[in-house]
Amino acid sequence: MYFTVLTIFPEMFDSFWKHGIIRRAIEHNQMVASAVNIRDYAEDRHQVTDDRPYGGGSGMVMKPEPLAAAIRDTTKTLKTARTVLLTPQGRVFNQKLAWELVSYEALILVCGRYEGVDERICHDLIDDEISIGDYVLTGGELAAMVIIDAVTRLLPGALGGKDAADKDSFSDELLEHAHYTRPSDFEGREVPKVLRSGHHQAIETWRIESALMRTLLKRPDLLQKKKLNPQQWEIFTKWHREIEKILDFQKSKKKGA
Ligand code: 4FV
Repeated sequence: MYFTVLTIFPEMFDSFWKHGIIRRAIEHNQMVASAVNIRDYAEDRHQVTDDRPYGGGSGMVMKPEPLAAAIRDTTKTLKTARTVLLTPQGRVFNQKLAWELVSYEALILVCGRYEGVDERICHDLIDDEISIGDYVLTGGELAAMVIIDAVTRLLPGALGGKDAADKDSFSDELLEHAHYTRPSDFEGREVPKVLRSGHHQAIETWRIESALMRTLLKRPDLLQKKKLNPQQWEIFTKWHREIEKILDFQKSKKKGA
């Protein structure tokens, strides 16, 4: 997969390409990544890429000409690329969108700065607008890194284990189960026995219950929009029965009081 970032601060990515899963994916040719300086497409000798907003007001706007030239030059080599503008106006990024983006052969990620980019760029040269969240950044670069990171780990083999990403948080729209490693006793806190039992079926059930309970407690909204599979349904109805019994007992206690 090809990732090309268009930015006025390409050096921000120097370190990003050199660490962890991203570095390994580049070394294993699972991805080709580059950061291109939009300034290189500014024709004036000061390589200006921003100007004052029409209609007045504070801040500056990214000029259309250097951006258009940079996008056109990049799409000349990456003909099948999807050109994405990082902006608070965009679809909010999530794991589902990460799976959608990994299906493309190439992504061109356009990073705005200042108040944003000239709107005419969005009309003619941008295929998709994506936001990493409802807050305002100083630039799109961090958003581009977030997307490259989340998409790279979905590349086949990028996580080492062939299907590691299938077990992700949100892979089935639930939070992940709790994780433990050695020592089995840390400051008096024991690792759950079942995880040390070697009993794979029991471990699998424990992990499903852990994921369901964590999602119920931390992100119940996720359970409002997800269809439970039969095993998850069984676990929920078991909990529901337990809770009913407790409530009945509490009610009887109240009456008895
Ligand atoms: C942003 C976001 C974001 C807006 C103006 C850059 C800034 C500045 N990008 N998700 N949230 N971008 O805040 O993607 O140009």
